[in-house]
Amino acid sequence: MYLSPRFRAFAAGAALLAASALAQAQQALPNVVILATGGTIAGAGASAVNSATYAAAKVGVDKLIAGLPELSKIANVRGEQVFQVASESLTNDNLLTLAKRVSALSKQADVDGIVITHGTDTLEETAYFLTLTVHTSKPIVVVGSMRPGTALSADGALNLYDAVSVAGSKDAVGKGVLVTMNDNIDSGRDVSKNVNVKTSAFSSQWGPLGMVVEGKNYWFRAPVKRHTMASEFDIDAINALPAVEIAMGYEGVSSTAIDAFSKSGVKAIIHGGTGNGSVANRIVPNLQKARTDGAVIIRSSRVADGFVIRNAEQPDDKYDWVVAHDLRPQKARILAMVALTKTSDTKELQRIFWEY
Ligand code: DAS
Repeated sequence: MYLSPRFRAFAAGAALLAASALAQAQQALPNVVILATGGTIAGAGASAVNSATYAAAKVGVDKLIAGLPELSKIANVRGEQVFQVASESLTNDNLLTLAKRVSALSKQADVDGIVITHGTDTLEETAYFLTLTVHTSKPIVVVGSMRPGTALSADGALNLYDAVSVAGSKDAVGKGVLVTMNDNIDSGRDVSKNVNVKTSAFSSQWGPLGMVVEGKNYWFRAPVKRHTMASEFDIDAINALPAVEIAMGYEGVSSTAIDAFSKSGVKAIIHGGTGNGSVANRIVPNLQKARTDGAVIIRSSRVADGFVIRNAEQPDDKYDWVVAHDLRPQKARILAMVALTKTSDTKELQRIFWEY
């Protein structure tokens, strides 16, 4: 078909204008980096009905991004594959590596927000560790899924979309490390996995900070505990984490675990006690010996909600023990490891457990 030179010039000009408008629109979008670590959100099952039987940590970050073209409308996204593991297998060294990468990226002017895709089993521990140690006010969002992307009604795609949307949001700045699962925006400090088979697995006893619906954030509260920029701990100054172990309390509990932990030279033992952090009277001497041998004793509780009250179930002042406040054993362990990089003074440690 013949096209006049005038029309061809017009068409070329229009194409240039469109390309420039598109480029400007892309430039206006936030730059979000996705750090992938594995988990179910990167999982794959044999069939669509396998919502619980599947292999975690199989799908690479570039494939996750390519599988969600809607992301390109809300952010300029790029991915890095930091690990490809199920999160129950992550180590302290993995935690340090990940947090240092988050810290480095957060300092880059061309990064507006960071998303970490992560297995759900220990997501709450990683989210808390980042809360305590990464000095940035930029949104950091940790996200996982309870079903693999191959399953019917998979939750990973929307969770990831929400995570990128929140990570690119100006109103998420300064709110600490966040977790977006099942439409909620939770605090990385408060949230835990409370159901091991549902997409509504994650919640906090203090409630979510807000919700994200169709790319819009609805905030209802803000964190009150110290985090990120207000933290006295800095991942850039932490290169190793001390050994801290957890000994659970239960009917018939023996001192075997406590004695073994103490003998191994741990820097702290988290006691996940019954009720309000109760300790069976027969193992108090063993905890006292562990204390004398140099381990800090921190009383948490196996009961999901509530908080441990100092000098209530046990004479903490007399025993020189620390109480974990509302932190469950696994979260108390994260804070204890970070705090012990700075101090082993029990009065200082108790302050830290009140403030973080
Ligand atoms: N094994 C679990 C994990 O990697 C799978 C998941 O739920 O993400 O944490």
